[in-house]
Amino acid sequence: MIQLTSIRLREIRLPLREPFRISSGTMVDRRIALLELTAADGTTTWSECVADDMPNYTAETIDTAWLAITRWIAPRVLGRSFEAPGDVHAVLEADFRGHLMAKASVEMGMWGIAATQAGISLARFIGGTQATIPVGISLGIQASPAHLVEKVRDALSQGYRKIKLKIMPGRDVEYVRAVREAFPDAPLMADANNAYSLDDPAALLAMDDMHLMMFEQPLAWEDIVRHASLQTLLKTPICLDESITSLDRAQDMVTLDAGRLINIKPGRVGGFAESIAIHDFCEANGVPVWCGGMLESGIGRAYNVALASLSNFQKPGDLSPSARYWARDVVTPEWTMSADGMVTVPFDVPGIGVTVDVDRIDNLTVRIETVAH
Ligand code: OSB
Ligand code: MG
Repeated sequence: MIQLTSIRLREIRLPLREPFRISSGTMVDRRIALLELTAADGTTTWSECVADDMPNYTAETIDTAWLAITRWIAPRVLGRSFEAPGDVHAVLEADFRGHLMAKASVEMGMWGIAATQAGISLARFIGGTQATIPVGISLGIQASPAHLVEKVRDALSQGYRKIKLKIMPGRDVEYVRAVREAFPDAPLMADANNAYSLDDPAALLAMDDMHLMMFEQPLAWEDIVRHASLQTLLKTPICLDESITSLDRAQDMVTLDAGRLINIKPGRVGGFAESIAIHDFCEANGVPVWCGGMLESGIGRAYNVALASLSNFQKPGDLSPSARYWARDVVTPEWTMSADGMVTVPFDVPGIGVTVDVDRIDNLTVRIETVAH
């Protein structure tokens, strides 16, 4: 039985070590909402909301999430007894549309509370089986193909198992070709964040012979049907990211052959229950999944790493070590990657697996609000 008595929200500002540019926007200083959840038995845990400053990945932002959490989510969960954390999702979906990142931040925190109460790691609590997970890096759009080649060289030397190149019209074919020519056998993929249209697939067709592992989300952020048409034109498998917001959308993707892989981000689909449902559905249908990232702090990363320990996370996840993003993370130990590109799941640490550095968070906090039952 889990019952939450309070949620304390904080906004922190965490500067990225370098700006991260994707087709839909550039991130420099992350504005991150962290939640500290307290249960009736005194158990506490932390969770993270992945919404950013601008609505250019999905429609949510940190400010809409703050409103949704304090005004609509907290009243539905505080003081209410849940048999299991898996029951929270249905309550939040019942009469309340959208705001999936906001919902996920609370829902995931409930999984964190439940694992802590059970005295086992979150990964064990959800039935994870993989003790180490291969890591991929996501490289933002660079000033020139030569710059990108150097970034890829550095990432490969660090041991990364998958290199994701962000692309957009005009920063695509020449960039990917330069990298492929420099590294003929590297595990490369490209992520367009919606930048292309079915009317003009020429650049995608030009990259179709470059032995990419997948094209991630080439078309519009809510589209499924056009991706199905596009997939018929391409040998390279399509991987959907933005378009998969629920199990239903994953089923639509498989029904229509609109993609052959899914990047699961728990924040995007409303939390762990829906992530696990998508994972299980994909596993039963022979569709590999991998864990995406949203430039999370070490708190959000803890949830992603736990989730990625499930058996059908079959491709390297966007689970880079803390030092790739931040001068200093908000957790100890910081997240690291082995020389052969693996992150270790903290299977034997109860709860989310890292200790939250509250002093550091206090220093970074610009806004705080507590909602209590
Ligand atoms: O499309 O996967 C994406 C970051 C912000 C918004 C969207 C995306 C990303 C990434 C970052 O690719 C992956 C990471 O966290 O390392
Ligand atoms: Mg993506």
